Amino acid sequence: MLTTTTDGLTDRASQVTVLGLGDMGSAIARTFISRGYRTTVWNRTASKALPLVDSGATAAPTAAEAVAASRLVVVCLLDSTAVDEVLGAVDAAAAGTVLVNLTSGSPQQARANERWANERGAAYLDGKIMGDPPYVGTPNVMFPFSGSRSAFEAHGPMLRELGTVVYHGEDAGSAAVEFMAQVAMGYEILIGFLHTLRLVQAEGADVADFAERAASSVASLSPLLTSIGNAVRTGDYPPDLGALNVQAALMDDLISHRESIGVDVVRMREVKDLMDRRIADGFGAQGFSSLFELLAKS
Ligand code: FVH
Repeated sequence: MLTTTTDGLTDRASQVTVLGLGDMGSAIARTFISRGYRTTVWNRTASKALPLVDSGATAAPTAAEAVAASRLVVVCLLDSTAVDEVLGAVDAAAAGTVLVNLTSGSPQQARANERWANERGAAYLDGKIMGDPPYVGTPNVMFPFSGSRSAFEAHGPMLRELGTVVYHGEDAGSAAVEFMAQVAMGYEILIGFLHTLRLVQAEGADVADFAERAASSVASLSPLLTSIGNAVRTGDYPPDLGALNVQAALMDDLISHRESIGVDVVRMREVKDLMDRRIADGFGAQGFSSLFELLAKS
């Protein structure tokens, strides 16, 4: 059903459509409904739409009919395979919509989705979700977006209902790059933290008490991260964390301590080997950031 108004947000039966009502998709739909937006929903397993219909949503029998109901279409499915399957069934119904894909995926998949959308007369925004379903609708969930700037400007206010939104430019893959980098950094830090808890426990200290102290010491790292980013950008490496010549000696102590209490040293050995190589190349006066020059780019 099309209404006559032309403000772009209300010229269709709904203001927003959500495809995919899993844990995250349902949280997104609930947020739009609770903020008063006329919301159409669709899910492969139709029963998942029922609680949202009870809250005021309209359930569409097919994905294509759900897309036709709104100008703004949010897709939140398990993975890119699911996105390809669902969009394959939507096809021409996408014309005239802004397709906002929040499904996890690679930068390449985001760019392919944008081509698919543009070929059918739809604008495309790629977004990623950094946070958990219960926090959708609060500033505690980060949503990097990228893709059509005009679409982001037109629908930014509705997208900002979901959480903290940052636009990363017209390259549709940029939000996925940000997401992959942020999530990868998180895992790299957290696996090191788990290994350190193993060290703390092996020495008979309380891991939870240590974690409390570690939380504040990690917070103090933010100026160092900024400094390292600038050093890598310019190639001008200061002696951050001290000169490598000094740090290498400390690494020997850290490694021998861990070995003495039977704690894994794989990652520490990787760092030590990089330090030794950088020093052997004549850069012992530079700091930790200069190890970047040795990290392989396949
Ligand atoms: N849940 C979380 O905490 C994380 C937070 C960070 C971002 N992720 C990403 O969000 C996407 C959706 O995740 P989800 O938690 O909603 O996932 P599920 O609860 O498993 O729901 C998956 C939905 O996808 C539908 N689906 C799966 N395969 C297909 C398909 N081939 N065709 C159509 N739909 C499909 C599934 O439908 P159904 O099983 O209910 O019929 C759900 O609606 C995801 O990218 C996370 O990485 C969440």
